[in-house]
Amino acid sequence: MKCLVLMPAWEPTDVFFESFADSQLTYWQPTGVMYVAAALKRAGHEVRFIDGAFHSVDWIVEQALEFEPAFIGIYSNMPMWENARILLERFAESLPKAWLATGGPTAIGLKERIFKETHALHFACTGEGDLITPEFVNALERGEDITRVKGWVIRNKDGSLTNTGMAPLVENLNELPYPARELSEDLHRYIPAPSTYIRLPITTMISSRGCYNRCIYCFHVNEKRKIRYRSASNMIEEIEHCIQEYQVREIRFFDDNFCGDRARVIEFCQLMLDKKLPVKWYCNARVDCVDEDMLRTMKKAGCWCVLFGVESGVQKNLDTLQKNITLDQIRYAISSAKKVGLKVYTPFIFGIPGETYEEGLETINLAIELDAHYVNFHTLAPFPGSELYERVDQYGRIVGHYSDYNFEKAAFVPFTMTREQVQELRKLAFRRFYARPRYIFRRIIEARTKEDIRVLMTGAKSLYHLLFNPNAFQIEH
Ligand code: B12
Ligand code: SF4
Repeated sequence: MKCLVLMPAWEPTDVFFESFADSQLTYWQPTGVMYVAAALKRAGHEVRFIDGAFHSVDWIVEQALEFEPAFIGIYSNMPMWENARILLERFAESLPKAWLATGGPTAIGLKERIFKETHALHFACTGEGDLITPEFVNALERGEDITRVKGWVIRNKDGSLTNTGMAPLVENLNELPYPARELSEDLHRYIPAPSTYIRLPITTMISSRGCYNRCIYCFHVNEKRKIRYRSASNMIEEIEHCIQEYQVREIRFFDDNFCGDRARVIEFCQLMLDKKLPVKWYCNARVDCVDEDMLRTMKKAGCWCVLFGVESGVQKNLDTLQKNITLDQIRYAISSAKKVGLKVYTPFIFGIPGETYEEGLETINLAIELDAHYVNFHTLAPFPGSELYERVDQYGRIVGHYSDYNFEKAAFVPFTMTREQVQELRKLAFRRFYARPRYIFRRIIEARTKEDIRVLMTGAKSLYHLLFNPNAFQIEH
């Protein structure tokens, strides 16, 4: 069957100009949806993949008219849903015979509720799509009973909905085909935000799925949340493939927690060193599963930066989030990473249930004390499917629409603060952290490469905006 798989644009304007790549908006190759494209291809379907980040809706519809797919599958996370919905409705008008489906966090979080959002949708995939999308499309093609394929919500002819049950997990990640990079835009078009990479071309990889923790705000692709790891050798094979086929020079691992299995990390690093693979890499890790030796080995094997989700400088608020980490673990992980020469990125969150404005100030103090190379200050987002969303009355209130469910718009407001106070903390935090003469001086003397200079210039522009634009961080009501 002809299948069109799509990533919608990230902005309501529907087109991302290349100059945007120089802004804080980020371009990364979208891994999850490319896994789905690869699975459909392996099952023998004719697949096209379009990344809406680079094209207008009109262009995408024209391409679809020319290709005439029988099945169109669109990725969506919450803030992107509006763009996905527009695409679905345009396809319903112009290709009335095509089956229209969506997958990704919006479908997984909302399940049946997503069908209230648009008349155009036929099917929603409610879990990992690698196994169940080909199975579903095969059944559609052969006119078989699609309700026996688990992990889907189906709109029946009479408008009623059938939920086929919980999607099975992919137990063995090593058996999956690599994401269908060969169907993607030219890799050189993907230019992430400054300071999130050091070399191009860069691609994304997922080496494990799931997380052993249960933070109340975290949305999970699989409800069972079982953690599964790819083997070190399987990861190396994909890296070698990326070097050979796409001349990749850097990998961004987007695992929830790359370091969950210490032995695997060490084996992976050893293989990277033995094979002398010429790529740099960056990963996410929980602070409770790293140690200095492990970080040193990672650094030797090409890792240049680690993201540690610190979230708050107040233990009570870390506990409310059910983060299961301590301030001591945070201090140890970050100082160890810095000691072995890794760069460190620490995101923080404001607007935690029960958090007061004064406690927000303590978080800013911790950010300054830790003094990571890069920080970000987010607002807590209420993603459907998370404990925070499903029991929001216990924690605070939701304001704004789905497009506000991101890390900037304070769509969740705790009982203990106003929305304006949450935003005020963000503004103050950015200003206090980045305007420190010590920080600026260190960044200038540490600048070595052309890319470092580019990051510095963009940072200077952002700092100017932060300090002198009175509308910075203002939320549109
Ligand atoms: C990588 C990543 C990014 C990258 C994007 C890179 C890229 N282009 O892929 C960056 C850093 C840029 C990013 C940005 C943001 N992200 Co993000 N990101 C992730 C992360 C860490 C990994 C994604 C991934 O690859 N997962 C692994 C794959 C296997 O899962 P998957 O992508 O969901 O795909 C599977 C299924 O969903 C399904 N599927 C997916 N697409 C389709 C399509 C069809 C047709 C079908 C049938 C099935 C299907 O099958 C796939 C394979 O099994 C996830 C966390 C996570 N663990 O998923 C958050 C996550 C997706 N991000 C999230 C958010 C909120 C954001 C931001 C809004 C943050 C912000 N700045 O405010 C922005 C989005 C910007 C925007 N306007 O859209 C949330 C989404 C929550 C939600 N319910 O919507 C997540 C879940 C993090 C979290 N736990 O809170 N993100
Ligand atoms: S540690 Fe990270 S990935 Fe795991 S549940 Fe918490 S926020 Fe989600």
